[in-house]
Amino acid sequence: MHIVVLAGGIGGARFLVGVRAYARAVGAEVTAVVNVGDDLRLHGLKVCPDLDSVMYTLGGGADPDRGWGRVAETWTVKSELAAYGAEPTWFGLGDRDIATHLVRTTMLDAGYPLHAVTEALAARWQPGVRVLPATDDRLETHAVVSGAGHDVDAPPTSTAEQRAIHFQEWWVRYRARIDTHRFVFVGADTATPAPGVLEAVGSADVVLVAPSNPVVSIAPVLAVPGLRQALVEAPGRVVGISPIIGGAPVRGMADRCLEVLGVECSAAGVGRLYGSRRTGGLLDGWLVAEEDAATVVPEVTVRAAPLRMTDEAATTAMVRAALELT
Ligand code: FO1
Repeated sequence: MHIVVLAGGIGGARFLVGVRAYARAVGAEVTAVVNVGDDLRLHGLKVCPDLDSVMYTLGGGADPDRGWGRVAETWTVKSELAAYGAEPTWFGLGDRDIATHLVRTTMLDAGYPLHAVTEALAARWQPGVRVLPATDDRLETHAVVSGAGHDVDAPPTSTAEQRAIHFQEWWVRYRARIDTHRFVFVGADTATPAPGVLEAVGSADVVLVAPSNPVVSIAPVLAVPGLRQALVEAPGRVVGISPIIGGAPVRGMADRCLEVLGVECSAAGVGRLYGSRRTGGLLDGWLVAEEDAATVVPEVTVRAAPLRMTDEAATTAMVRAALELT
C-alpha cells in the first residue's frame, strides 16, 4: 500500500507522525508532498519551514512547544544579529536550525535541486517517510495587503496603497492582523512538480490531505501546475481531514486566511473549498470532527471522528478513520 500525504505547517507535520505509525503497523509506504510557499532567503540562507517541520517532527528534533524549529535551541546568532541592528528583527533563526540552512544553502548553491537536498538532510533525521518538496522551483506565498510597513501596534493611517509582502512577514510580523486582499503564489505559473511527485500521486492507493491550513499550506501545493490535475486523475481515493473543529482552527490562523478568501471558517466551508473530485475538485472523502458530524459537502462522503492530535495514538486513530472512509 502506498499513502501520499499533502502537507504543510505544523498540523501537517504532526499528522504525518500518525500516518507513519499506521504505515509501520500495516507495512505501507508513505510519501509526503510538502508545501514550499513559506520558504524564504534570509541572511543569504535558504529556509524551508514546512520541510524542516516535517523533518524535525518525524526525526524527534522539533521543539514540542513552539512546533517549529529545533528542541533545546539556543539563540546566540539571533542576538548577535540584533546587536548589529540587522533586519528583519521579527524573524529569528536558532543556532541549531542554522546548521540545517547552511547545509541546504551550500548544496543548492552547488547546483543540487531542492528534492535532492531534502533527501540528503533527511538522511540524518530518518523521518521514516519519503519527504518531497511540492516543487524544486521558487514558489513563494505573498499576501497583498494595505498598510504594510507599519507595526501591528501602530496601524497605518492610509489603507489606499496595496503591496505584496512575503508570507512570513504577514504571518510572523503582522500575525495576519493587517488589511489583506488576496494571496499570490509567486512563481507558480512556471513551477514544475519535483521529480517523484506526480509518480507518487499516480501510484498512490490513497492520497490524504493533511489537516493543514487550506489557504497557505495546501493551496500552494495545488498551485504547482500539473499537480491538481494529477490528483483529479489519481487512481487512488483522495480523503481530506478537516483542520477546523467546531468553527475554529485547531492551531494557527486558518480563520484569518479563510476570511481573506471569503470562505466560512467551518468544516463545511473548507470541504466545499476543496470540492468533490466528481465535479473537478479534490475530494472523495472528508473526515470531520465529531462536533461537525452534520457537515454536508456536495458529492463528497463525509464521516466524523475525533480529530485532536493529542498524541501519536490519537493521530494514528485519525489516519485509520480517514483510510476506512475509502
Ligand atoms: N515563527 C515565528 O512566529 N517567529 C519566528 O521568528 C519564526 C522563525 C522561524 C525560523 C525557521 C522556521 O523553520 C520557522 C520559523 N517560524 C517562526 C515558524 C514559521 O513562521 C511558520 O509557523 C510556518 O512557516 C507556518 O507553517
